Amino acid sequence: MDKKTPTVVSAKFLTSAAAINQSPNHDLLEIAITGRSNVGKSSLINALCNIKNLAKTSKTPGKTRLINFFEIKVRNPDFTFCLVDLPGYGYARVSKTEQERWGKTIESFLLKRRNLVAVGQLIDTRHPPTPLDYQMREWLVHSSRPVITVLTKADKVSRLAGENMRRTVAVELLSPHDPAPVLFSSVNRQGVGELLEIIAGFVIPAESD
Ligand SMILES: Nc1nc2c(ncn2[C@@H]2O[C@H](COP(=O)(O)OP(=O)(O)OP(=O)(O)O)[C@@H](O)[C@H]2O)c(=O)[nH]1
Ligand SMILES: [Mg+2]
Repeated sequence: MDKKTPTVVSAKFLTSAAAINQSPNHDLLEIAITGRSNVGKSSLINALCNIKNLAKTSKTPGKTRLINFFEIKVRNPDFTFCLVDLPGYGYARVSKTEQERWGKTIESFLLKRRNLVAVGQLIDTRHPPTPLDYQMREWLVHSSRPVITVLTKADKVSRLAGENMRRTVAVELLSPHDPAPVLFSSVNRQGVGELLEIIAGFVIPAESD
């Protein structure tokens, strides 16, 4: 009860990039957010920062088409990091050519970006992981990036269904060193503190190296 929970004290949009070579040249450690289109990536960034329109959200999938960088300052514990909003995968109404181009952009960012310390993979709590989620996970494992699994839209299911999905996903997707999946809701901010604590675990030890 006495333990102070981490809180975002300021957040700002830094820049957008259409390719990895347009990414900012800074020393901030980065956590990227990936997941299928419409899963709630941009909403998660807004909920985490408690700012309504920091990242643009939409009812229509395919809203985020660039890599967007946000600088985020946290208190308790105190640290600053960069959150990276990636375009969603698996959006059927985007042309094959464009999907392939996004895929390549995401792939090269995840593989080559030196500031990147972990990747949050978002999965909808209401549905089992899709083939594309499995494919992305395999790819993340292959790239040796630690993965933070976040189950989004947890407000849309019962507590029991949420816990069941948390267990299923842990068994199906997690590697031995990955943190336990976080049940998250952008509507009621469930999971915000838990996610910030996990992020602190990736950013702080590396920062003090
Ligand atoms: N009920 C509920 N709705 C959510 C939650 N998170 C996101 N949504 C809704 O889901 C839709 C998509 O959210 P976005 O945050 O734009 O999704 P995205 O993953 O960034 O989508 P792309 O940018 O297209 O890849 C919006 O209508 C949001 O209001 C949540 O936790 N609970
Ligand atoms: Mg988005």
